[in-house]
Amino acid sequence: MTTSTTTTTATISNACTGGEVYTTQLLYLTLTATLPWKKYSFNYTAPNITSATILFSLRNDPLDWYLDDITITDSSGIELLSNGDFELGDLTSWTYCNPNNAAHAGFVGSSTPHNGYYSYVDGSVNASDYLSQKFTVAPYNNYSVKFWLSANSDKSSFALVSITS
Ligand SMILES: [Ca+2]
Repeated sequence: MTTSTTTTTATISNACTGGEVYTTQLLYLTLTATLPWKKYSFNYTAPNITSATILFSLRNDPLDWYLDDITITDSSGIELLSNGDFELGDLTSWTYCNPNNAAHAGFVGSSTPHNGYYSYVDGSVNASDYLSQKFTVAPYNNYSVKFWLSANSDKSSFALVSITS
């Protein structure tokens, strides 16, 4: 599935997202069934900015989300993220934020990788936590955003993925 996203709206910032001006929502997903590993693909067109941040906001009260193989490439196929497959075994290059001190919050684990040995695992309870990474863009250029997501719980779970700047 490839979805083009061109909507750019102002958003209310919080302690984890900072004072961004633009937010492009890529995905808002609530679960009615468990989610086997699924690839999500989006086209992102940068507004008049030179850096952007991909932001994953995840909550899963009963069990966990799994996230792996996150890539953002420019029109030449150059990868703009680092450690998007979590194969460094930790959150190197990522910024993690848990503003409500939610229990069972995100970490890099080896129980359920999509590829390799590691994935991001997030069972943040009662409130979401935030995983983000900043990357360089050129104004009005197009980027391909891809990631794999799965979940082993079908309720009280949501995933919000956006690009902010
Ligand atoms: Ca991996």
